[in-house]
Amino acid sequence: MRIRDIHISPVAVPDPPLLNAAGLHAPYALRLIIEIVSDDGISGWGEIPGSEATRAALEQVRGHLIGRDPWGLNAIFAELETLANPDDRGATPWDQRAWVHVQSAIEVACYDLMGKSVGRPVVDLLGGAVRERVPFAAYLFYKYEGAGGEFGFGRDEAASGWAAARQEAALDPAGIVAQAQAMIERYGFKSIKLKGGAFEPQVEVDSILALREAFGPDVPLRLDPNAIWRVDTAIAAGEQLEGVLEYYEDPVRGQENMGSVARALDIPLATNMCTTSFDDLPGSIAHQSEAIILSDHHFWGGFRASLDLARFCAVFGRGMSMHSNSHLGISLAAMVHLAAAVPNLTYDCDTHYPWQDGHDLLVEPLQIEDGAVELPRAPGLGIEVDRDKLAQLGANYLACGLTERDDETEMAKVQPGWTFQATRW
Ligand code: GKR
Ligand code: MG
Repeated sequence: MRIRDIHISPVAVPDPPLLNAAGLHAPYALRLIIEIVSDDGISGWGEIPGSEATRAALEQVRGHLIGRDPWGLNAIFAELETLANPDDRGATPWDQRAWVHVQSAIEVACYDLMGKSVGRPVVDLLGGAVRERVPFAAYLFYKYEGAGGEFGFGRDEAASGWAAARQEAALDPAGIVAQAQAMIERYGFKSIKLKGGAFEPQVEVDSILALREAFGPDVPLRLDPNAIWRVDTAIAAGEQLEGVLEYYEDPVRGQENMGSVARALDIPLATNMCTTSFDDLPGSIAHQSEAIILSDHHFWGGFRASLDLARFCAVFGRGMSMHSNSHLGISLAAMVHLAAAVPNLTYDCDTHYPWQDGHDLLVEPLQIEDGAVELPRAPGLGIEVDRDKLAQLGANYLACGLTERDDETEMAKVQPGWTFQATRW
């Protein structure tokens, strides 16, 4: 089997105005869809966060993939690595390196292709499933109802998401509890993550305490301020959350600071910001910066790299969980296959999928039921892409004019003069 063609499609999916440490989500979340077509006419699909920089990197490697055997990923990556410039993940909550995204897009599409060509699901190519259902957590956000300009939400009922924690109501923890109740009622989630870093730390601590009060000790809770707190702030907040949080995700920036917070508190720390690549692993050991690493096949360079990370976590006593960004069903399917294959991924995974509220490019979108997604068992990723929906999301991309995620600019539209600060409180 040889790779005959590669199609790279930027798409834009409606996204509510969610708040985070870097600002506000734009009315559309950007994704890149990659289709790798074999010489016998099979299509393999991959999906990664959208960005013109990543798209340019993918275009750059495209010519090197045509004519290659999709089963020969080691040789392909060895060659491409010499082309790719190592780059920095940046200070934002999301990772901005191009090469890991390119690797992930190619690998997921090739695994879909390989699985389809031999009639086996991707999970089997990863060594087989250790679970048939993958549990996910409710992912709560403070939200700006009605923001977003011309394409804004709050006007569009279908896309307005959940009993919204409005900006005003967000200061009242009851708004966050209502959002959690709405999500749990619809999807049956068994654990809850709150995206913090948007308001004064005490506001967010109070929201977590209100969630504990509302849901009791059997529903695990997580708080993620995306590294925007100082060490003293994180410790003061954490002291109120000992015995309450399942884990405390990236309260501070950098492995050294994370190590200081970890030593001061009796709460496991987790990260998708300070230990995000294999180069960071020696620092993770030296600083004992976290107890749990949030894997992400988009950021760690695909499935096999994520399995390597799982082995590291098992050997060095780290727990492993799974991070997400706004995404569509190809990414969700890939996350589910990976999560089903990792024995030591014992936490409910993150997903933004409910916030997309049904906007997807699959013929049959995957369902979250009773807090979990059933592992697709059809060959490859076990999904079918609807080309009309893909075209519609591609048209959104052209119409919306966004080319990179830029939460700071979006926030400045509703709070003029607002700027991102790497450490705010
Ligand atoms: O969607 O705003 C967001 C999140 O802040 C996302 O970008 C983060 O990467 O969910 C992520 C996290 O756990 O840090
Ligand atoms: Mg995080």
